[in-house]
Amino acid sequence: MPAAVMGVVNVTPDSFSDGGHFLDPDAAVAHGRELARQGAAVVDVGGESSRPGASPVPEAEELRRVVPVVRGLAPHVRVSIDTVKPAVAAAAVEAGATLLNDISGALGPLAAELGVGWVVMHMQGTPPTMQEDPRYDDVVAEVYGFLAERAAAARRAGVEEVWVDPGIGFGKTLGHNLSLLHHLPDLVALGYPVLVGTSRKGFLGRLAADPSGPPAPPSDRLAGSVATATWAMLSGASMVRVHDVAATVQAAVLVGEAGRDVGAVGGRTTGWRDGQTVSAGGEG
Ligand code: HH2
Repeated sequence: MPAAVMGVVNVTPDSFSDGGHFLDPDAAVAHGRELARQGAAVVDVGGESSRPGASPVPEAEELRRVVPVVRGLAPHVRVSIDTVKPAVAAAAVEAGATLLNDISGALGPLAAELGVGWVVMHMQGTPPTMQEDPRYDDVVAEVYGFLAERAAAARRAGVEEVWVDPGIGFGKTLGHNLSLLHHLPDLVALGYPVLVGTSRKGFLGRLAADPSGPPAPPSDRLAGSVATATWAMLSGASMVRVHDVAATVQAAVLVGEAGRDVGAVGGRTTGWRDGQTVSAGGEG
């Protein structure tokens, strides 16, 4: 089974790569539906940026941003709600969201109470200051240990669907991010489905640029985003969280197809046209 793709819809003025594009609810719903058409299995709706340095958004404002968008998308595609606020999570579930994407890693009991799936993500610190001086003795042991402990507690509390996410870029240096990606199979080995979000993140901008110059801007991070999503899928991740759904679905199909031996008489059996599975043509 190829990995699933989670498409991002940020209903915010200030998200680092798509801030201000989808503040209007109709534009946000249209974008989410387009991501679903491109092959996103889940659309992740967020109303508060978590980029380094971001300021918190008042609860009433976050509710105003996300609830109409969740309600508009839920009949068409599975919706996850990206929030750390219990009231926003509850309202989004009421509006049709079935997955709670929790960058704080603290809302497992709430997911149990609401009867929805839960993504537990690791973050060191909080967005306003998390990138100032991230430090670990052993980043892989600490991050994966945290996720194992929280995931097990959520299962015990009755959450049936628990996803674990290393939180790339959340209180982590370039080296920390690369170590976590290198050791993803250790996270997969815990036995929970793994979600990874590298899309357009700062470390890709630094890797793409001359080390002595400024990082490449988010608009120049597509290749790194798809490469790291592909790395994650090949390492056993079950879902990748991305802005560029069409390109990532192509990568997911390729990983799925190349990962099985179709034999000498085989040939491609599926394709990525418009996010649909199609038969291969004769182009080789
Ligand atoms: N990354 C972002 C937000 N939510 N959730 C999970 N589970 N994993 C991630 O890696 C993750 C996440 C940051 O990206 P984005 O939503 O595009 O930016 P912003 O926080 O500025 O809205």
